Amino acid sequence: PKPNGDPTAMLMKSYACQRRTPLKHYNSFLTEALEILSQNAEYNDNEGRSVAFRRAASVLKALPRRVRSMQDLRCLPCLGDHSQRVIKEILEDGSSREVESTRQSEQYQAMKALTGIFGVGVRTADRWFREGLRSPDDLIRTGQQLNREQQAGVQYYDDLQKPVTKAEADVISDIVEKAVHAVLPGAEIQLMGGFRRGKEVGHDVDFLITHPEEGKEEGLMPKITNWLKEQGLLLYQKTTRNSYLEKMDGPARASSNMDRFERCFSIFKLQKSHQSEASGWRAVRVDLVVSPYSQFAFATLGWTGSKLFERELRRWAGQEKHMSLSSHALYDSKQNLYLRAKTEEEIFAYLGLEFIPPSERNA
Ligand code: 8DG
Ligand code: MN
Ligand code: MN
Repeated sequence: PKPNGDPTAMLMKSYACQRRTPLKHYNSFLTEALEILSQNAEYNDNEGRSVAFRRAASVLKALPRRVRSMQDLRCLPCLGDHSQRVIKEILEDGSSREVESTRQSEQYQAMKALTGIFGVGVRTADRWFREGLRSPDDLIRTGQQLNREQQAGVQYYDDLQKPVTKAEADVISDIVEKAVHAVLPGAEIQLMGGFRRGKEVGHDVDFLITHPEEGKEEGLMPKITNWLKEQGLLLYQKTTRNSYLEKMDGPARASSNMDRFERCFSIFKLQKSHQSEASGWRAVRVDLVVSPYSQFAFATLGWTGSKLFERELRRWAGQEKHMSLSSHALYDSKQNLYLRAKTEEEIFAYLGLEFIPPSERNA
């Protein structure tokens, strides 16, 4: 049934994981504005408000046409009063005063610059902002205490600000494949994150690694990073061991956003293809994750994103299905058991959701 008998109106489901959200859509002029307010709320430690703006933006991304009047928003979920006010102003005046003043504000710009440093979160950036610091240069100038990660973040700041292209991601894929196969033949490597969703650029490149024989993947990461180091391909790396134990981390913590796989946050030294370029290489952020084969489908789903899509999947599982979803497992609280899955399709089916392919998870 179409709402209000309008043949052009569509039924918009309220969870992002129930909808298809393509990468390219018709309403960037609105979503970009709402996402600035979302980002600003995050900088101000207001998670509820941040998610509300992000959900509103996401609904507009799923629309099959450009919004031209407030009439077009009838029957749409997730659009709160505040979001509607902002949209109305943009439709009528071409821009929103709140969005523009946020965009220009010293706090927004400083927080963007500071959290843009690899290894710097909102809390640290906020502390620095209150101490009068505004940029990576200010950190160097005032001799701030930085951890190893942040030092690398400041050192390679300019390179890491530049978007990573799909072509660069493909070169890095070949390198990672070579490294992994050199230390563990038969291992499988999959490109994750934004590039798996079809993005043409990203802020990093994400990989998931597994081996069909469960157990073979244990302790794999240090072997990979050693190989890469020997080839002179790593500028920075920090490896964290796998700390997932089903008995302890299962149902209780499964809906937490951080997972417990063996992982490596790294910075690669990528040789540029054209030797004519001023410097012969650039720094690129790369995330490597190792998953046991039995958790691979969950890890794949969890590391494909988008972040809002992931968040909505977990909310759907908990609120609508009494299940608990993580990048490791799906736990059914009613039946008191873990649901095994070999593919993403099976996980969507357990959750009672239509399968959404990665290219339409750009919520
Ligand atoms: P981008 O890099 O192009 O900017 O976008 P992205 O690829 O979608 O974002 P990302 O920050 O690289 O995250 C990729 C996915 O990884 C995202 O859906 C969330 C997932 N993920 C986890 N655990 C963790 C974690 O601990 N840290 C981060 N950063 N991402 C995680 O499942
Ligand atoms: Mn990514
Ligand atoms: Mn990442």
